[in-house]
Amino acid sequence: MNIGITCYPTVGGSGAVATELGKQLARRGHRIHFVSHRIPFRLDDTNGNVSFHEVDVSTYSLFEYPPHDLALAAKMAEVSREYKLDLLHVHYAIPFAISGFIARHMQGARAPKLITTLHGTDVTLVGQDRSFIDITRFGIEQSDGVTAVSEFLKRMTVDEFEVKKPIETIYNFIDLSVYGRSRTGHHLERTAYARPDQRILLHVSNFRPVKRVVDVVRIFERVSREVPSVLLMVGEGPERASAQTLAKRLGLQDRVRFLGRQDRIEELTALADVFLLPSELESFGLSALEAMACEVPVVGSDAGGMPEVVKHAETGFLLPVGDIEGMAARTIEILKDEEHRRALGQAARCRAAALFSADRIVSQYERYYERVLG
Ligand code: GMT
Repeated sequence: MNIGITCYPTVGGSGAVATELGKQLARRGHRIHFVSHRIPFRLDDTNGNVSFHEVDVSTYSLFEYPPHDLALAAKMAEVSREYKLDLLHVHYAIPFAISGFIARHMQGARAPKLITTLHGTDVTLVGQDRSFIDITRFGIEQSDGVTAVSEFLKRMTVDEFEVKKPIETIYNFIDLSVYGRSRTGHHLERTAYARPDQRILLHVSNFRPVKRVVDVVRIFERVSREVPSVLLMVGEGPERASAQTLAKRLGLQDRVRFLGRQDRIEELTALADVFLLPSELESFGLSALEAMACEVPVVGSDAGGMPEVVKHAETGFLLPVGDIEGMAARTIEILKDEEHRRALGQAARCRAAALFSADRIVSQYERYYERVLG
């Protein structure tokens, strides 16, 4: 198939999933055309079946806001015509479903089908902004196919937007040959981050308020009173300063390391003993799945789609949002019992392999594409 993919190129779950999906589909022989204003952050090892088409958003003094969404629609239409695309697959409803809708209508009978994948905040936050509700619903209803990354997100979309359109749940996936303990090609050393007697706690996110990164520091403060440990905070975003200030105020600055954006997430994750994700809401929690694939138990909140990914008491522990004491207690319990920690980690890897492997999920996408194409 000839497939156009559009996503946010910046660091984030939806961009990561879209890019990994494109790479996997290309390996299966499909021709993939990424259309975006910048090359997506994980589009590194391209093969001959992958091309990138940059959207050029012209600035003109009359335009107070450069018309990105129209420039994107025009580029999507151009690429669709030139490469005879069978379908356009957009990741994140706003604005991509709308740009895709316009692109499709610019082409009449030869138009590709439009598939929109909902990732989370496009429904839970952006779509809830009053000014976006109607246009998000419109984008969903006008797509030829709609997928959601969890049952939770599917239910929420149906309830909140009252859409009649059938929505298919296709979970996010993980490449088990890349994420795992002791992979060949992993060079990062545990000793670079912790002393031999210290355990490593890890948090990876975009540090938006929804991630509750301040809770991560508070959980660590309780854990570090009982277990010698360090906390690695990976990522960049608006809440980084508050978390950093709190770590300093609590006298933890030598044990909490803010590493900023990192490329080798799979290597860092494989070094961790416990992964913390106490988010307010997660439609799926891709970083939790990455940890599970690396045999790292997850301690986090039982919000949104998290229980579909992390099996409570089997692959980690999920507690109510904001239950810092409970999350700290569970983390301490895991870290004090290495046998239990390993068992949770192994169960996590097995669950990731059984339900969320790239092989399984990419095949689901292929079958869904075929159904939409009729
Ligand atoms: O909020 C983020 O972490 C970024 C956001 C995105 O769309 O880039 O993530 C959402 O999509 C991810 C991939 O499907 C999911 O794993 C995240 O759970 C989801 N984030 C939220 O629901 C807050």
